[in-house]
Amino acid sequence: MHYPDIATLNTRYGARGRIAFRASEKGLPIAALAGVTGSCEVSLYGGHVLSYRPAGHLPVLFMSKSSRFEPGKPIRGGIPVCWPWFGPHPVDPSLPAHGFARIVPWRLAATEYTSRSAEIRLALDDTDQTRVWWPHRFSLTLRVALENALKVELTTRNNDTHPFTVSEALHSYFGVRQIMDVTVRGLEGAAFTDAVTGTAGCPQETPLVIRQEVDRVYTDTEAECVIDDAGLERQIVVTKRGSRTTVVWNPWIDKAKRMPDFGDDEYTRMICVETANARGNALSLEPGESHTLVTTISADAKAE
Ligand code: TA6
Repeated sequence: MHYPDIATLNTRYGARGRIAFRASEKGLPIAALAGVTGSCEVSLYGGHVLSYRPAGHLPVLFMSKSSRFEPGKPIRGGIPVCWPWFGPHPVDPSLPAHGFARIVPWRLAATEYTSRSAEIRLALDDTDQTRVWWPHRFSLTLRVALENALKVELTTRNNDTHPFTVSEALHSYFGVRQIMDVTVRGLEGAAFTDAVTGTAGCPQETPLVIRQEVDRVYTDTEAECVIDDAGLERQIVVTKRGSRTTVVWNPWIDKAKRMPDFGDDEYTRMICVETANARGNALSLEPGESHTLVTTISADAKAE
C-alpha cells in the first residue's frame, strides 16, 4: 500500500490542535491525537498505538529506544496488534510471530473529534500477501479513542464462505519506574500456562511481582488488572471487553540481551499486560460473524 502524502492526510483527516499527521524518520505515517484528557500517537503501519499520555501523568506506554520502525518488522513497544494468531504460528514457524497485522500497512478509514475526545479508525482487509500467510477473507478494524481513558477496539469480521479461528492480543507494553517495585493485581484465582517453565493450569494465588522472566497466559479471565507502580506512585488500570485471556510478560535479563530491538536494561522499565483471546480462548467466527476485542487503559495517582 502507498500512503497518501502527509499534507494530504492532514488536509483530509487532520484537525488543528486535535489530530495531526507526521512521518517517522523512515517515512511511516503517524497520527497524533490530542485533547483535554491527554494525547496519543498511532502508526498507520501495523495499526499500532505508539504512545499514550493522560493529562497530568507521565507516559503510560513503554517504547524501546531500540525499536525499529521498518516495514516488515514489528515495533517494540506501545500496543502491537497480534492477529490472526498469538505467539508462534501453530504449524509453520517460518510465518511471522504473532501474526501479520502488526507488520503490514493499514488503511486510514476515518478520524473524528469532539470537545473532549478524538479518535482514529484504521482498517485492514485481506490481500494476495495475507492470503499466502492465512488463506481467509476478512476485514479488521482498529478504533483508537482518546477519552478520559485510552480505548482500543479491534474488530474482526469473517468475510469468507467458511468459518475461521483467530487468536489475538492487544499486546500492551506499560512503562514503569522500576520493575522491582511493581505489583500486578487482578489475576488472583486465575489459572495460567507458564511459557518459561512449560507448566499449565497453575493457579495465581497472590498479586504478581516480577523477580525473573515472566511469560504467563491466563485463560478464562475477564478481570480488570491494576499495575501498581510504587516507584511512580501511580496505578495503571487495564479493563477489557470481549477478552477471555490476559498475558503478562517481562523478558528479564537474559532474554532482553537476546532481543536486538530492546535495550539490555529496558526490562527494568516495562511490563506487558495484554488483552487477548489465546490458547483455549481462541475465537471461531462463522461467515459474516464479527467479534470485537476491547482494552481500556487509564492511570490514577496511587491510592493511599
Ligand atoms: O507477550 C508474550 C510473548 O508471546 C512472549 O513469549 C514474547 O515472545 C513476547 O510475546 C514478544 O514477542 P515478539 O514477537 O514481539 O518478540
